[in-house]
Amino acid sequence: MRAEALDRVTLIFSLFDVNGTGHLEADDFDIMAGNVVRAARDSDDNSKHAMVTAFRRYWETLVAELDTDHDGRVSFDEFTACVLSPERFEETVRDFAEALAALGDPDGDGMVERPLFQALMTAIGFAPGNVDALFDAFRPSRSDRITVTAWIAGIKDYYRPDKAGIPGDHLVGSTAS
Ligand SMILES: [Ca+2]
Ligand SMILES: [Ca+2]
Repeated sequence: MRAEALDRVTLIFSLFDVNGTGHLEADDFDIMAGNVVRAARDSDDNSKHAMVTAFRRYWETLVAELDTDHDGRVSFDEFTACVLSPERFEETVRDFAEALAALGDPDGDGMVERPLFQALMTAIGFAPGNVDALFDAFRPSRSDRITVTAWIAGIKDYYRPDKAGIPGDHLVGSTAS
C-alpha cells in the first residue's frame, strides 16, 4: 500500500469513529448519516433516504467483510484491509459516492457548487481548508462548480491502495488556508 493511501485510510477511520470509541460501530454510521443529511438543506427526502441507506450498507459491508475477530465492531487494523482488497468494496463505495454526490447536486444539473460541497464534507468531519483545497483540485468551472462525475471518481480513488498524488490527498494533513 502507498503511504498516501494509508494516510487517507487513517483519516477516514478517525472521522468515521464519530463517537470516539476507537472502533467503528453501527452507531458511528447512524450519527454521521444524520450529520450529513442535516447539511443537505436543499435535497428531497428520497435523496436523503438514499444517503442514510448508503451509510447503513457501508457499515454492514465493513462489519461483514472486515470484523475478523467477530466482536461486532471494526478496529483500525481490521479497517485497513478494505484498502488492500478494494474489489470487495467497489459496489458499496460506488453507492456511497453516488448518494453523497446526489446530495451535492439537488437540482440535478450534474454540477456541485462550492458552498454545498463545503457543508457536506465538513459534516463528514473534513477540515474546511482541506475541503477547499480538494474542491480546487477538481478544477472548478469559472462559476466555481465541479462535476458530479469528478466527485464520484475522486471518492473511488480515495480508497485505492495504488493511488498517490490524487485530489483526495488534499484532505490529509493541514493546509495553509
Ligand atoms: Ca466508534
Ligand atoms: Ca472487530
